[in-house]
Amino acid sequence: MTQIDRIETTLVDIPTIRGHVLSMTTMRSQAIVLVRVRFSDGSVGLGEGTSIGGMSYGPESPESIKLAIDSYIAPLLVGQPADDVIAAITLVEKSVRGNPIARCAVEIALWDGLAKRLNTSVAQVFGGPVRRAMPVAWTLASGRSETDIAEAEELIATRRHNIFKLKIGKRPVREDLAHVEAIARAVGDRASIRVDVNQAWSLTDARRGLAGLQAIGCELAEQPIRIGDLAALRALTAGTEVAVMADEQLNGPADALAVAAARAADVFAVKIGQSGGLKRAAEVCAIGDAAGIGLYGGTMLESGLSTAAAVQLFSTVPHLDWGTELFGPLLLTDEILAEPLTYRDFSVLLPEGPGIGVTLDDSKVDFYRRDRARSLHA
Ligand code: MUC
Ligand code: MG
Repeated sequence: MTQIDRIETTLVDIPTIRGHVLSMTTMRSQAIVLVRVRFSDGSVGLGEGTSIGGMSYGPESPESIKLAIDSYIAPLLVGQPADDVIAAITLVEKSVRGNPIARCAVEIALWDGLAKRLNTSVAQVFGGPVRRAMPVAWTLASGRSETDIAEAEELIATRRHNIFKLKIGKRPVREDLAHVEAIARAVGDRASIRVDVNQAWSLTDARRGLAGLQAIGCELAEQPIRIGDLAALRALTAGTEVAVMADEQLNGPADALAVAAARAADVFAVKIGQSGGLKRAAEVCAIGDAAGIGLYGGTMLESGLSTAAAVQLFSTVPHLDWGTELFGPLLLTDEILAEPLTYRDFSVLLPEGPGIGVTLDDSKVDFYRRDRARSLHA
């Protein structure tokens, strides 16, 4: 019986193409935790976990993801049957609370390994794709309206994106609304506009903000207020025509059920990392779907590796009415995949090939790995 032999993690830092300005941080590079699971038959599964802006987005950081895997998850899984992925997930969940991104990074590698050994794709293991291309939003977050407009114009002209998510919440509501309006006016009917506040608004800010966004024609507002206050999120959802999306609020199926039961959101941003893996993300989708909540494939700004895993999963989700934002690799200055994912006609394509459908360019990984950069600068 094939077993899990070893689990290796590598921290890789890749610069972003520009400063990515969010309400709580400005990203200038992305830290990626790469996972390689080595199996006793010689097969290898690949996975990845990322957070955003250290610990400013949520409780996990790249360093904590690596530590959770090296010190807690790997010792549990070494020696376990390679093909029993659900059993592995259950075993890990019993002993590792929280840390959904770390758990997901390993789980991706387990699915990748299983699907490769079966010579099929992860999408097929999840029941097969219902779509092979899905819409991809782009985040405009340079911090300047004129720069964002120029960026949007180019992306529309090259048919790469026509859904734009604007990061707001750092500036006063009035200034943010002027920023959104300027971009919405510039793109007109050629693109749709959404915003992500990343929890920055108070309830009063959110009431004013959503009213202003509705007047501008913005279609969706993501995580307008801090997590935990479902009553407030519910009131906002009921009180505006702008669709309210839960993001940070959703850390797996139990949260999805709580939000759905409270009718506290119109849309779920489903992130494989935040959900605690592909299996749990599929369950979040099922709960949302059953409750009549719209679904959107979210990103933790992962490289092409985890993005491919997310594409595999979202290709199998029957209703994905709000599309995806699986643009992570496009925000980075370099590609660590041997063959990049294909983005065209405002969509990302499901990669062909076994497993998650992608392989690494090992020389790139070596170039960007943090321990190498450290030794070069020592
Ligand atoms: C978030 O909060 O959704 C996703 C896209 C982006 O630009 O930032 C992330 C995080
Ligand atoms: Mg968000």
